[in-house]
Amino acid sequence: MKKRAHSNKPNLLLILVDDLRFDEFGAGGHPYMKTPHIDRIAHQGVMFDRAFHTTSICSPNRASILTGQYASRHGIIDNVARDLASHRLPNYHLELQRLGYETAHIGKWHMGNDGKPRPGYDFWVAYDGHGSLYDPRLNENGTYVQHQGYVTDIMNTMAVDWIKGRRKTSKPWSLWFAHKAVHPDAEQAADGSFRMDGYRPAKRHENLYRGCVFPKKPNMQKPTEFLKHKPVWAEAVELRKTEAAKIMHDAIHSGKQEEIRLRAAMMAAVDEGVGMLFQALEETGELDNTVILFLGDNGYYFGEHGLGPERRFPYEEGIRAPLLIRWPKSIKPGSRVRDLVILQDIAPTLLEVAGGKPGKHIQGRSLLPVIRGKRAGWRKSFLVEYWAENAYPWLVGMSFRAIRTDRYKYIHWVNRARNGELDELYDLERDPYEIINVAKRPAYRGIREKMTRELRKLAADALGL
Ligand SMILES: [Ca+2]
Repeated sequence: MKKRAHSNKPNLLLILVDDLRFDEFGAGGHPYMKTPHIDRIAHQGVMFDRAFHTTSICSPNRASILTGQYASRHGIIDNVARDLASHRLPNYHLELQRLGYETAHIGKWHMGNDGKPRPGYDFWVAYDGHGSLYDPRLNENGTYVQHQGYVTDIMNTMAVDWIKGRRKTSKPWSLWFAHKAVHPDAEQAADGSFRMDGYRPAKRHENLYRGCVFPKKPNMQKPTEFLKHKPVWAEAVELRKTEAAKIMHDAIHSGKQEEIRLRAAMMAAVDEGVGMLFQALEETGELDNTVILFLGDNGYYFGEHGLGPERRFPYEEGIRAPLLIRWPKSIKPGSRVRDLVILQDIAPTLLEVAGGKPGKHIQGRSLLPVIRGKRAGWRKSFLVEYWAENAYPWLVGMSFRAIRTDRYKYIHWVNRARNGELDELYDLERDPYEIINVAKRPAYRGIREKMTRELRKLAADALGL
């Protein structure tokens, strides 16, 4: 295969799976899901054990990954249709174009319900809002085209075709490849309110994993148990008893083994696509000259702390992110990084790899030092922020700011109690499942005060003044 004539810059392939939990792939520890191609990225690259979302819902976090900024700064604070704002993000692809890259977006955009091309991309395929799992209507470089078939398969083929088409160009390229899986079919109105349909795997995978069991974890508790330590949830637990809430939960088999199984079955087509991408990169001779990233956009609950699709809350299942990077030129196969990483770190990492210098507006930090084992001066804490929105009526008012360090997590419920009496503090070393709230224990008073001070500082810094 002929080498590119005048560029040694690596290609950048980012694969984003909607709503994927940190443990929802084989190498991530899923008890029965088989994802050999995704696992290959982990085995031949680096797996981040402690990567996190700082606002764990679709639109804000996608904007954070693309800008390297906190939601406080980029302003996409919820899933309300902020279409215009999402046309004007300081997206790292704009900078990649200036650095000589050919750029593409293929798949879910979901910042607003407008699927039209955004600035920063030479090639664009997306859909309005959440799109559909079958027979999607795609916006292809500004024109809507009706397709037949399963969305993951259609997207896999489009991504492979685009990569193969780059043989003709001497430019390095960047592809943001965002799946609709494992999100169920759903509709989100412009005001952010939400209607849920169901999970739909590819027809050939519908019966995959029948009878498989995801083991019960200690923090999959009933309200009578978790409310003792998380009293802030009392009102939400009552409001969730409505018929409308039940219809939404039933549509996705929330909290049942069937939900976990259907998501695993949907991942089979995603994994096949990763295999197709590996093959395309091998065929074009670009595999080892391509940085491959694999990640999700928010966490999810399988019944932990009584939660299900309420992915925005800051317990570990909500904020931990799957994050893998394969780049043989700079990353030792099978590496593990345990430092605290946030998804805002991706934009500056990729800009540095591309030969650029991340601008001052970027709040994340390049991951290259920690990948190389240089841990001095790395962050010791990070902020998690959430603004209550309309998606789930029983959660309205549940805004919070939280801070996580190596050992502790402190959650401040902004509007639920004037003096922080409903706040939560977890000692993750002694209580990794976040069952025992120690916020009011005298032995932890000093820790709580320290975490409160640090949280104030991080929240102010996130504004980026
Ligand atoms: Ca999502």
